[in-house]
Amino acid sequence: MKLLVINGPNLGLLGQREPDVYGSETLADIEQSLQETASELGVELDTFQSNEEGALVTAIGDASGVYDGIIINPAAYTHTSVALRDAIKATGLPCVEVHLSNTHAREEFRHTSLTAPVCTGQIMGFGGKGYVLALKGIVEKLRSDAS
Ligand code: CA2
Repeated sequence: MKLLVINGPNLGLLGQREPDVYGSETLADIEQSLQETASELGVELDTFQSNEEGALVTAIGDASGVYDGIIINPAAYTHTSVALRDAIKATGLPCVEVHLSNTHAREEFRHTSLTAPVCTGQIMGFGGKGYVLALKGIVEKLRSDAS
């Protein structure tokens, strides 16, 4: 089983600013934890981060036929991108949306996700641990759907 973890704009800055909101872990720390969990679960995992909407759309489109599922934090594009929503829907792959912060406890413009309705599930508010929870959840679901 092969999974792709996609991170959107500015998530490369994690650990450097706003630790009160996003925690002190860097994206590399989160990706390291994910690789450890993937190896415990016996699955393969690739990671991708981009600040560019088009590059994210392409990564999602290219995932079909290569990966079994996607874990994505679309970051600010969560609230704005019809293109990302359409790309997720078009892959047909199960997709889990992750947010470090509880976006419902923040500014009103963060309360709407254009991407969540086309995802299998959403995890938010658990910091970097949310990615690990998403990985465990998607692997368990894919395995139970296959049996
Ligand atoms: O809580 C999340 O994971 C978000 O997806 C993070 C996005 C934000 O726009 C969403 O509303 C919620 C922001 C990612 C930017 O991350 C930074 C990290 C450190 C310093 C500055 C930005």
